[in-house]
Amino acid sequence: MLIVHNTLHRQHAGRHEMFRGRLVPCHESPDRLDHLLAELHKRPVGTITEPGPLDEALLARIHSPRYLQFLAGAWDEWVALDPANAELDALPSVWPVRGFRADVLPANFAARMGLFSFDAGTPLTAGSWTAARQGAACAVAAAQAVASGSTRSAFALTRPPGHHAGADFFGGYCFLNNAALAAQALRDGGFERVAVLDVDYHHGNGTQSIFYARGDVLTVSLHGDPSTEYPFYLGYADERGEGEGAGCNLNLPLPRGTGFADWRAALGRGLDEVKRFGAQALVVPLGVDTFEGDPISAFTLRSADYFDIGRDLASAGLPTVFTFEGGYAVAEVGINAVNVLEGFGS
Ligand code: OKP
Ligand code: ZN
Repeated sequence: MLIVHNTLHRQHAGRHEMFRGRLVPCHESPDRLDHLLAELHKRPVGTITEPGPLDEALLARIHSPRYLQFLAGAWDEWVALDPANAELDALPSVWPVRGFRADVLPANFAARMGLFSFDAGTPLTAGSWTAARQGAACAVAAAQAVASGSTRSAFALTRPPGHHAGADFFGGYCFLNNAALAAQALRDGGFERVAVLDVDYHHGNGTQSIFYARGDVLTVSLHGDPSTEYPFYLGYADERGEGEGAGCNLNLPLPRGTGFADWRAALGRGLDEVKRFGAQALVVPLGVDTFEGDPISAFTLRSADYFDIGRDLASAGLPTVFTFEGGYAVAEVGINAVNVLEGFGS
């Protein structure tokens, strides 16, 4: 397995996220990746490499030009409002909901923050753009290595995560959709049909929305039932895709408290769908926030279960790219993620 290392992720270090009326320390922190890297050094499951520069044309196939332009300049705009802002995170506070104009681009910075986001849990910091781009470059490099045939599987150390980011919005700690970029890179690299099988605790709303009307990329997500779990407004079982993409999205929502036996049965259903679709390559947005000790999630998987997840994923027999998504029980993040990779094999 090829491991694509993210050296710049540390530049994205949010201070606070909005939680129940107060600003609380961010769960999504740089030390998550430190633990993962440390575990990868302890238990080498593959060769570690660094990505080349990000493919701008590929980035523009997944994200809209006005969104990318906004992200590129957002920090400077934020500091230009008030030099004191350099010591603060930028968070949105106003959003266009039903009936508002999403077609006009407001001059006001706060208005654009809201236009291009869906929550107040995703701070934008001085280095967020740099880090997000580097994470995306890791995902693309991993996919291109798999597409070229130089490796059968690859793991990208993507941080910030990506599966909540849509074509033109950030949220859920995500700015650029690393998994969607990997899937597109696999498509461009010659795989006609690509499947994304998202095993993070949270619904992969961004990836679903990006590919919802496409018939060449299947999106499957196993997650906490959105009726009670973030991101709440998408991820229900009746969302099956539209137009060319009709039948090419499968959501497997599971109740709070779900344990490994039921979770694994749902994974089996997801893998059956991947097979039925005739996928030639697989992207796995790998979140380990399904762990029993996760502070913001409510499934009860144990560390040993992650080996079986890796084995089950390997049974698909497909060239596979893993991106790294959630997992906030920081001390166990490395153990659980590397257990998946070890169970998967090479
Ligand atoms: C990102 B990933 C607390 C509510 C939850 C967002 C969770 C994002 C999870 N304010 N906040 O899928 O692990
Ligand atoms: Zn998650």
